Amino acid sequence: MSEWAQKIRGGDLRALARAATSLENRDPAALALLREMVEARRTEAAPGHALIVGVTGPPGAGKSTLVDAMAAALRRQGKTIAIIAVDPTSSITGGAILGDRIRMTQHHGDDGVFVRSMATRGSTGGLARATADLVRLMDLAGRDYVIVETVGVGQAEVEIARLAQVTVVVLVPGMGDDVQAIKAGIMEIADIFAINKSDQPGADQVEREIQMMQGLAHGRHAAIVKTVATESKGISELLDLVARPHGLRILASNNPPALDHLGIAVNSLTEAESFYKSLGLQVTHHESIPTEKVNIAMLPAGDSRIELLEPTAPDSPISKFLEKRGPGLHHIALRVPDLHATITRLRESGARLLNEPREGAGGHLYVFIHPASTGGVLLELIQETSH
Ligand SMILES: Nc1nc2c(ncn2[C@@H]2O[C@H](COP(=O)(O)OP(=O)(O)OP(=O)(O)O)[C@@H](O)[C@H]2O)c(=O)[nH]1
Ligand SMILES: [Mg+2]
Repeated sequence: MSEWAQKIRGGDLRALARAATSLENRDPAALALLREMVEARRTEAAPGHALIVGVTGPPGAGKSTLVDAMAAALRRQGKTIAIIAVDPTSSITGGAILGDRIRMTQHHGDDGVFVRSMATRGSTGGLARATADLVRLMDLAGRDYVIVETVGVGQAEVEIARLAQVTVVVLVPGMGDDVQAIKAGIMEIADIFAINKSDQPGADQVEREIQMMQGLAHGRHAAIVKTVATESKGISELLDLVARPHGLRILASNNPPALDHLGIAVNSLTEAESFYKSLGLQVTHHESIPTEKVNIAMLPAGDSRIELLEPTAPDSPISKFLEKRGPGLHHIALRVPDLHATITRLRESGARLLNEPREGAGGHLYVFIHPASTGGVLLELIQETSH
């Protein structure tokens, strides 16, 4: 690997800054560097990839202040961040404005926060491409979060939002008809609405308008959170929403919980499978889960599934279950429309959660509830997603 790439991966901020500038200028050396780093990662067991967060909304909504507050909170969690501020309008307003657009003064001198602003490159397509490369560079440099701020809500933002795994649309009280005016672009790209400047009157009104718009629209609903960026209010709630499994979209939240699967502990997958197959069921997939020391087989049955669980080691939770209770029903799993809200309610009612929500195979989020709280059976709750 080239020295340049090594320096960047080693956290050298000056090398990273030089690469960012060269990439913006479409310097062939920088494009080659990017290719080299992409290639290097392909041949490695790569560590975590960055979570790419888009933050967009009308001028002056408080996006930069919000991003700043998010970065500060993430720093306290020990995360590293790259902030890319993109201004598709700056060819008109002039580059000087761009400097004002980001005021990340509190992170000055902190290597954990890398800030870069980008002006338009003549065309929206060019800007989107350069932004995409910059995002990739930050990811390859090992940043935990890459936050892309874009001003306005137009075609350029929609394109840039596609880069992001999670898009936050920032609105403010008193927008009135403006919410209506920009709703078309927003509805598709928002995963989360942040109603910023909620210290000012009219935040509830904006929330109602968003809910009304969402009520009219089909498909998934974005989450809504109220923030006061200048006072760091609502930031941890916003970050919780941002950190939900990305790529998985939260569905409209009026569906009642549905039975996802029944988990059955068995001594032998092969034997149990052959019984269920004789009933006409089919195994759609096998999986080995090393952390749980278990092999599973999934058999769809109508809208739901049977999950057969076989232990792979004596200290597997399934081995312990078999010893204590013998083969049989181990757990039931329900899909819920809003896992976080459900968990909050359960905690308030004193239910015993066995783990913090975590990501399972396939990226779905789940939590287990102790049988003592459910009337006798271990219960798994799974975040419902649209795909
Ligand atoms: N009252 C109040 N003011 C805020 C809040 N958040 C930001 N502001 C102020 O709103 C103004 C604009 O904030 P910015 O963060 O620059 O907004 P922006 O959306 O990044 O602006 P552009 O990048 O120019 O589109 C600043 O004066 C902020 O101090 C908030 O929650 N409440
Ligand atoms: Mg800004």
